[in-house]
Amino acid sequence: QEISILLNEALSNDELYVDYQPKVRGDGSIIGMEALLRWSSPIIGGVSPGVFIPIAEQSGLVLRLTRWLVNHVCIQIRQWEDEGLDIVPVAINISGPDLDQADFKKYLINCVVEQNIKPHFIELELTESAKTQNIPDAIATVQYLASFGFCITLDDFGVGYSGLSKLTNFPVQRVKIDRQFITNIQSDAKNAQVVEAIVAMCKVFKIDVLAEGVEDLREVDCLLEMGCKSFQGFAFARPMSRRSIAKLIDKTQ
Ligand code: G
Ligand code: G
Ligand code: NA
Ligand code: MN
Repeated sequence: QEISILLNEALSNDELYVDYQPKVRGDGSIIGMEALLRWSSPIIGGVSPGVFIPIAEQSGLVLRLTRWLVNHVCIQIRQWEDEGLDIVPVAINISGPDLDQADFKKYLINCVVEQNIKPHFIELELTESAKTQNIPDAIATVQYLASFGFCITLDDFGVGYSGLSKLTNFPVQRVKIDRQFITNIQSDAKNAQVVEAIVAMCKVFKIDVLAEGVEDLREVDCLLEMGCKSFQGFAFARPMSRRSIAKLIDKTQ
């Protein structure tokens, strides 16, 4: 509750910032990045989004956090384009309650139009188990956003079983296999089977599949053998500042 009050103030007091984690191919070349919200409170110090996002989802504050992030990322992409950098899609995590808002799509579209950004440079990561109030409405919203040109990704794939989890409902371009299945994949036969099944399913639907939480290059070898070609995780790069990630997409370097 105290966190909720402090977080509310954080929005107006400039305490939020964004780190970016690369998404890569097996050779380390960058294909995208995920924007990750960070909160540095002058009173309680750094707080992990793993702690404050669930609280914000309960209090409804997440709606304002997501909008802050969408606007912030669009401004950032415009700045990078103006600096001549090679833009890759930037992923934003969308919460269930965001999709329940009737004017969410309008807000998103206004932001990309205002900054003159191609919508395919914004990737929307939807958690497979996202708790939305009205699943058919949420699916309609996502379909509309996909038709406008946003990239749609299902995050934490393999752990959810809500209505959002049906790939056939959705114009999904990418699935992120949840990190719990990636850990020790080279020695855990059950995890390996789950990942092989997800990769096979994505092949049928012609969906790009990315393994998240890859911490070890042995996991990468194993995943490549299974046909998974995209990765995100500490084995390649940790979340980093906007300045550090800008160096990675600077074609002059
Ligand atoms: O960066 P870190 O591992 O601490 O993030 C923890 C969790 O918080 C992750 O599941 C991540 O997806 C989530 N997260 C990070 N930034 C955002 C955000 O802006 N919005 C939402 N909804 N979740 C986020
Ligand atoms: O899917 P989600 O949005 O939860 O994933 C993003 C979060 O995962 C980020 O906050 C990031 O800090 C965390 N993360 C990224 N790579 C790794 C990794 O290799 N191992 C672990 N444990 N966490 C990671
Ligand atoms: Na995510
Ligand atoms: Mn995830």
